Amino acid sequence: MAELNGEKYLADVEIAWCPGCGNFAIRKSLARALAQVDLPPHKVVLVTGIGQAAKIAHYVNLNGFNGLHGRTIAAAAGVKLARPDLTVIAESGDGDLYGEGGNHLVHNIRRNVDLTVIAHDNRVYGLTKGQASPTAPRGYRTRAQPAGSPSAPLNPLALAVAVGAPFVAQAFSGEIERTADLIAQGIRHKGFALVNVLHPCPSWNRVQTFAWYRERLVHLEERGHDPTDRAAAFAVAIGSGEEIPIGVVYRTERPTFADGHPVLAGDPVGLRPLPSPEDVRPILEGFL
Ligand SMILES: Cc1ncc(C[n+]2csc(CCOP(=O)(O)OP(=O)(O)O)c2C)c(N)n1
Ligand code: SF4
Repeated sequence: MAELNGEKYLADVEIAWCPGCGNFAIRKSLARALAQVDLPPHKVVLVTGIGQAAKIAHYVNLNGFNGLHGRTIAAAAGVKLARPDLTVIAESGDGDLYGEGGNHLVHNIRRNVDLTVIAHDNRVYGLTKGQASPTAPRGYRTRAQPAGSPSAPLNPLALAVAVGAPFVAQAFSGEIERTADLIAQGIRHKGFALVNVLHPCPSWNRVQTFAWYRERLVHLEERGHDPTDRAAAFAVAIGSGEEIPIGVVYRTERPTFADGHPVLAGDPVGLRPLPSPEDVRPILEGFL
């Protein structure tokens, strides 16, 4: 049972998340997903950014890299291209991945770098005391936006389908098994996989609570949704505004960035011997 729960992936350390935070459940789901795919911890790199969610790199027994705020996917892409033999997961908050990191999200989807991106979507900037994040609804009131956020929310599912992500899913952190299964599917999928995990932030988001989500969730597999149909995926991603879809929204196959790239063919770049100054001198001289 311990094996299936993925306990070997969980670090026995003090955790600085607030009691009742959805981050705890996502951590459990990640461990179960890694157990499902049966990945040795030393073959996985978890790249995170800055924020409450990003602290997860400190709470698991995996290789970890804590990057700059908003640069999570860029750092993860670098790791994956240098070490394609490793499983690379980029995980962070919605502010980190969709706000500061929006540019890297769009272009790494377009390039189709083989990554699994897990977004902890609590619709606020948790670490910096609850300002509206890019996924907060218009009119959402916070202490920093007392008159309500004036901006329309970003729809990460519709964005990912539009830009061509070959795997797009949404999960709810209150459903640990289902979230683990969706993360495992994302890891197994070759190419860019986005798993947007909705998670309540009891400290700062008093609107989208566990109960609020539970009243609105619909499970796509029970609706007969065909995730290979892109038009249907768009319809699900755009949604009615009343229901919140959970499950695989879109799934397709397309070549990854590394496929057919001449420099990346052969041994992993990160394992090749470093060139000596003599090797690079003729190249440098060509530019002088
Ligand atoms: C470039 C930059 N801008 C702003 C900050 C300050 N900052 C640190 S964490 C954070 C918000 C994190 O929010 P989110 O990514 O949604 O994660 P959460 O804390 O909600 O898990 C901000 C704005 C920073 N560290 N770097
Ligand atoms: S501030 Fe919100 S997201 Fe951050 S640990 Fe606390 S409850 Fe979780």
